[in-house]
Parts: sequence; structure tokens; C-alpha cells
Amino acid sequence: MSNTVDSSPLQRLGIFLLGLIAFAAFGLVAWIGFKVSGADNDSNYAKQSQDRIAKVMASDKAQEGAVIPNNSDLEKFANTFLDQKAKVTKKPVPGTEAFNEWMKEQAAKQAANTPKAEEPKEEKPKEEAAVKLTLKAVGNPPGTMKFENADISVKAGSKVILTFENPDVLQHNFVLTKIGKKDAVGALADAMLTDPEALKKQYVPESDDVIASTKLVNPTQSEVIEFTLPDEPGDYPYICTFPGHWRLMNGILKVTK
Ligand SMILES: [Cu+2]
Repeated sequence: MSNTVDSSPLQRLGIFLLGLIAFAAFGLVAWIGFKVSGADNDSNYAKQSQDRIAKVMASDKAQEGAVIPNNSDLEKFANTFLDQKAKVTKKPVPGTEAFNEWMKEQAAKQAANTPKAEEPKEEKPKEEAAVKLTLKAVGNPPGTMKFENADISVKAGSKVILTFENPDVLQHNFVLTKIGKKDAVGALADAMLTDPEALKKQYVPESDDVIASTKLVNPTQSEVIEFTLPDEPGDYPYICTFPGHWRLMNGILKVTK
């Protein structure tokens, strides 16, 4: 069956209309897509235009009143150049003996200024090697108010890098006191209950008996502090100075010879 020859005019009109509808539908879809995507809507367009206009106007204004140079101006300009004398350079001309001398001089200067490659130093045993310590508050059961591994021993005069970890649900700190000063500093800590500045001071009493301290460390947080141990060997107590904690929450840092 051959449509092209045998189809009736009505059939052909139908096919034509179908094509037309398809064409129009495609156009409609494209137009909707264009609108929905906002492609024809540049919100900055107006502002950019304004900016361009302002720029052009400013440039015009800047040129207003600018004097167009006349012949006498040009002559003056030219004369300033004619008045200049040729500069005499003291730099020797390449290829001459003087130039070679000059080059040698420069090279010598540069060599003098260049820092010499560092000679490999003999590795000295580091006296100041820091001791790394980690101290933990007991986190389980929560609210125990104790330090784990409560006894630590370190050599006198050591530099210590201490990490204080607080896995507990309460805030705690670490305060190292002088020998035999646990109770004295503890009493000061309890007294801070009535100190309006206590939180600002991280509940660390202001006392000469305090050797080192962390801030008040929040639950699950930690803090790293550095301090140098005294040269005097002995038992150095450390406590948490949050009021009321120190009686339970204390330990000994043994400073050895
Ligand atoms: Cu505490």
C-alpha cells in the first residue's frame, strides 16, 4: 500500500496538522524550559548597565578641561629632552679588561655574602629533650572525679609536655603544686566557690604553690601544656582544682634525681 499516492486529501491534512502540533508542542516545551530556568532573567543586568554608564561618565568628566597640547607645549617638552646630557655610565663595557675585572669583583662580593653551607654538626645529646606525658581523668563510671595512672615519675628539671585528657562528663583541670602543698592549694580551690572571677581563672588558685596548670577542660576535650619541673626531687602533688574535686581527684608526680 502506498500512502503517498493513494492517501486522501483528508489524510494528508491530518498528517500535516499532526506535524504542526508536534512542532508547536516542541516550541512550547522549549519556551517553558527557558522561562523556568530563568535564562532570560539576569538580575544583575540593570546594575551592570548602570555601572558601565557611571564608568563612562566618570571617564568623560576626568577628561573635561584637559588641555590639548599646542605646538609650544610640544616644543617645551622636546627641549627638556634636548637639555638632558648623555649619562656617563661607570659600568665597564663588556669585552674590555675593565669589565673582566669588574666581573671578578662582583663574584668575590657575592661569594663573601653567601652563607657557607652549614658544616654537619656533631649530634649533641639533647639535654632538653621533653618528656611527653599523658594524664587522663577517669571517664567511666562518669563523675568518678579521679585521675587515671595517678603516679608518674619524671627526672628533675625535665621539660614536660603534658596532655591532659578529660573523657568524663564533668569539667576538670590539672594543677601541679609544690611538694606538700596539696591541701593548701586545695583549700584555695574550695574558696574559689565564692570568687566571681573563678571561671575566668579556670578555677586555678593564684598561688606561688602552683607550678603548672591547665585550663578547665570540658568533657571529651583535652589540653596540652608545657612546663619545666623543679630541680628538687620529691613528690609533687597534682590535683583538679574545680571546687570539691581535689580531695578525690589527685595524684603524685614523682620527681627523681
Ligand atoms: Cu575535677
